[in-house]
Amino acid sequence: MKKPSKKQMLEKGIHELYRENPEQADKAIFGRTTNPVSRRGFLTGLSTMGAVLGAEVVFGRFMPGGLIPAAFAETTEKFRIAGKHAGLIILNDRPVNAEVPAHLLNDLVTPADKLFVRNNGLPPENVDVNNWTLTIGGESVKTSKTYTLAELKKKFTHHTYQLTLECGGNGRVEFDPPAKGNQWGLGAVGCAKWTGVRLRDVLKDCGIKDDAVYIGYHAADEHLTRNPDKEAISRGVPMHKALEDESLIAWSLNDEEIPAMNGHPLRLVFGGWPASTSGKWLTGISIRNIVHDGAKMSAPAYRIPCEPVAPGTKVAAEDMCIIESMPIKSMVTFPKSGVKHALKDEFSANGHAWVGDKTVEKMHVSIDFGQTWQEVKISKPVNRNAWQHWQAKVKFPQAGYYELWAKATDSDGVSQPMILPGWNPKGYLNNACHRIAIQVV
Ligand SMILES: Nc1nc2c(c(=O)[nH]1)N[C@H]1C(S)=C(S)[C@@H](COP(=O)(O)O)O[C@H]1N2
Ligand SMILES: [Mo]
Repeated sequence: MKKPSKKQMLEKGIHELYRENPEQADKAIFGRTTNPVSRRGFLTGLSTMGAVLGAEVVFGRFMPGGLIPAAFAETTEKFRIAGKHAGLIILNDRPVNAEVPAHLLNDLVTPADKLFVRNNGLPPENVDVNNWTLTIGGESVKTSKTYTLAELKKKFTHHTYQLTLECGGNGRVEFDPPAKGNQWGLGAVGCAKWTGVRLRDVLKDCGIKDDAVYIGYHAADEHLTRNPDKEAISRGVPMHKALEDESLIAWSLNDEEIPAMNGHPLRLVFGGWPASTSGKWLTGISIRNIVHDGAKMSAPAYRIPCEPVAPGTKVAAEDMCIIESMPIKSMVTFPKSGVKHALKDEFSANGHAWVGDKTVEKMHVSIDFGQTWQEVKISKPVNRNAWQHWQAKVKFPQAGYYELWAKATDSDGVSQPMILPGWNPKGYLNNACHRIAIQVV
């Protein structure tokens, strides 16, 4: 087998690396060969590992070369991200990516420990909140300014909104032919309460030139290769989205500090748009006179074919369009799939529904594989770009195996497809109906 390059190794997960070549993996991750220990690289590796495990690796210096930490080696489920619920499903450890099983997303407001994690690079360590700054620049800013966190909090009015964040790749696992990338199931979505200042207020304080078309963010996380000239990700939104009331520069999630993995101490939040636009560990914003051209802005990243294509089609870069407002979607968060239910009892189910910049108008459920649909109650959103909640009461005709299917319809009358929607090369925007299994006895 050909030895992977250091760069290739750094861009893979720990399991894959150790499977392929444990010695090389050890070198890449811990910066050491078996002996002697390369002190500096080794210690950086260990502190990263500690942050991910949620505990210091106390006797780390004695750990033999070529060994994968048992917390990772046994089963990915056992490794736990600091501050996150033990039930999260870890999809990758480098970068850290974790989703939330549907039944753990039942809260109306997603708690911090149940908000998914999607990292493209290596999060900053030893964040110094007191010296954290945000610089507004770019071709289309009138006066470039730098604010400390304290200045942001003092100078601008605070706003709080509940905002739905969903990764553009949520649901990717179902696409066929499969798409590369994190194989997200359903749980790369959440709707927490965010507090901060309006992006608009800060941009206006600097002045926006007439030729402004886009904003792009810059952040403190490092590229997987640790190459300082490369950004892990630097995306953005067009001016009209940047200037909306609900577009925030936030420092707080559910009235607490933002968890380390979700962007502490400062991040952008654009509800209803691919969460990749919501830059974490925010240090800069460029007001651009072109569509922002930062890392992961160009095709195929976060783009879909401008016109639908047959599954498996190769699509040229110029025929790929940037994903903006997210499509209509819903999920069943109670009960958990596989539930046993007594025929004589009333069956209750509930969940959430959401749709980018629109609202959810109607919600339906089916227990006969979509032959008939029953309309159920759906709440109004607490604010724009917040998910809504539905509740269903269902009667089953007899004992047996059933599936509950849930389908939302938006304010334009668009509803979710029952099976996979348009195939696209990177597996984005799967908004097929969610279904759970029920055994009625
Ligand atoms: N700086 C930075 N911001 C980022 C990312 C990242 O890797 N680095 N990932 C993006 C992507 S692809 C998603 S889906 C969301 C995930 O936000 P969360 O991890 O807080 O759930 O953050 C976005 N913002
Ligand atoms: Mo994402």
